[in-house]
Amino acid sequence: MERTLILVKPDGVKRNLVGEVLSRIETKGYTIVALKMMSADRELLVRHYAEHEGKPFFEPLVEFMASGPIVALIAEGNRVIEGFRKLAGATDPTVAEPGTIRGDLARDQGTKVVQNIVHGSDSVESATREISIFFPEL
Ligand code: IDP
Ligand code: MG
Repeated sequence: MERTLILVKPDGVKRNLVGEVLSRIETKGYTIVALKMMSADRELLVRHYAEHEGKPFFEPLVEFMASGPIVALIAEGNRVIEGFRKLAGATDPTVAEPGTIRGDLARDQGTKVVQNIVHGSDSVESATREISIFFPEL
């Protein structure tokens, strides 16, 4: 059964949207198999976002993700990686389709990094890598 790493980012936690995000994952039919609230430190975030190192939004992204608590979870189900990316919507919340998490719940705040409520792994390889970063105990 396929698994993906999902994060509710600090903007989602601050805005009390954890329940809303979990509800969308569960009502879609995916199973939450692990879940924790945590603070991510810089070292962990640099590993998680290694593919973006050197991009102009990299430092603001790491700073933003370390700015408050996040919720990390593993969801499971057939094609959950693709399915959650569809639920999340486009990276840019201004153009993310209404009906998606980002399209319904986020907008451009004029910040250096796009604040868009959630992260979801983008491939089986990424999911395996990211799950081991956030859930080394599993
Ligand atoms: P994704 O989260 O939709 O997979 P990625 O390209 O992996 O998007 O980027 C990681 C995160 O970095 C995004 O979710 C967003 O918070 C931020 N980000 C991505 N591209 C930009 C950009 O062009 N400007 C500002 N922030 C960005
Ligand atoms: Mg990504």
